[in-house]
Amino acid sequence: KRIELIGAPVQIGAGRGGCLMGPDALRTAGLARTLTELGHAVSDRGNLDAPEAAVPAHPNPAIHDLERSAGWVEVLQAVETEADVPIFLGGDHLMAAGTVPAMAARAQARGRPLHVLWLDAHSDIHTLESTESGNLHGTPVAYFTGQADFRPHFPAPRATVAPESICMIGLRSVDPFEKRALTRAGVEVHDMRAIDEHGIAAPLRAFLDRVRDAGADLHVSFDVDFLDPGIAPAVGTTVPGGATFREAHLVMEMLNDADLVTSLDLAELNPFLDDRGRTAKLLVDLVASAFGKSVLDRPTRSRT
Ligand code: DIR
Ligand code: MN
Ligand code: MN
Ligand code: MN
Repeated sequence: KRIELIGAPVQIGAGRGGCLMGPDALRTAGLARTLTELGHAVSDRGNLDAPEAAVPAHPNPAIHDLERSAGWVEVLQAVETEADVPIFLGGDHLMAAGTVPAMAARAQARGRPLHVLWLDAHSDIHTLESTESGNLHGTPVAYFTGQADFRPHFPAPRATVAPESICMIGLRSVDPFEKRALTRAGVEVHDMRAIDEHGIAAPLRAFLDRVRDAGADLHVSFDVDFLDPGIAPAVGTTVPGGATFREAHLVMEMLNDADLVTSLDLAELNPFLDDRGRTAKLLVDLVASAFGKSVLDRPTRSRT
C-alpha cells in the first residue's frame, strides 16, 4: 500500500501541552521504517502548521484557544492525498475535526460513504456550548456529524459523517451531556463494560461487516487513552480500565484482515508524559499489526 504520514501537531485542544511532539515521537519510534519493512511504500509529508483564524469569541468562557483551533480545523480539512492510506500523526484529538471531514470529502469524491471507528476512552461529542473543560479535543464528533452548528467559530465541515456510520469502542469516561447526545444521534457505542461482557472481537467484527456491506471507506481514529494507562502512560487524560495489550493488538490484527482501512489518526500521544518512549513504541507496534505484521500467516478473508 502507498502510505503517507502527515504530521498534525495540534496541542491547544488538550488541557496541557506536549502533543506538539507527538508526530516526531512516532517518527523517532520508527513508524516509517516499520511500515516499509512490512512491504509498504511510505512517504512522509512532514508536519502541517496552522495560523490562527480570525473568528468571533464564543460566549462559553471555558473555551480556550478558539482562533488557533479554528485554524487547525481549516488546514486539516483541506488536506488532499494520493496515498491509499494517509496516517495523521497527532496531535490532540481536535485533529479529527479536520481529518474526518477531509476523509469524508475524499470518500464522497469516490462515490462512497465514510464510516468511522472511534477507539477512545471518551466520546468527544461535546459542542461549543456544552464543553465544561473548554478543551476542544472533546468536540470533534459533534462537529463532523453536524450534531451542532459550530459556525461562525469553525468553518462548515467540508463533508459530514452520518452518526449511524460511527462505531465507538473503549468508552469509560462520558459526560452526562455526551450520554444524551450519543443516544440522540444514534452512534453505535461499546463501553468497557460491554467489552468485559462480550469481548472486543464480536462488536468489531459486526461493524466491519457493516462497513463492507455499505461499500464504505473506513477511517480509524485512535486515541492513546483507548489503551490502559498501565501500558500507555503518555496521554494527558488517562482513565483506568482501558484496552489491554492483547485487546488492542487484536483490534489492529482484525483491521488488517478485513483490509478496509482507508485512513488513520494517531491522536493524543503526549511524549512529555512518556516513559522512555514506551507509549510511542507501542503505537508503532499496533500500527504494524494493522498493516500486516502477524505471528503466523493467516489468509485475508473477504468476510471477517
Ligand atoms: C472531557 C474529557 N469529556 C472533556 N474529554 C477528553 O474535557 O470534555 N479527554 N476528550 O481526552
Ligand atoms: Mn479523544
Ligand atoms: Mn480520549
Ligand atoms: Mn478533555
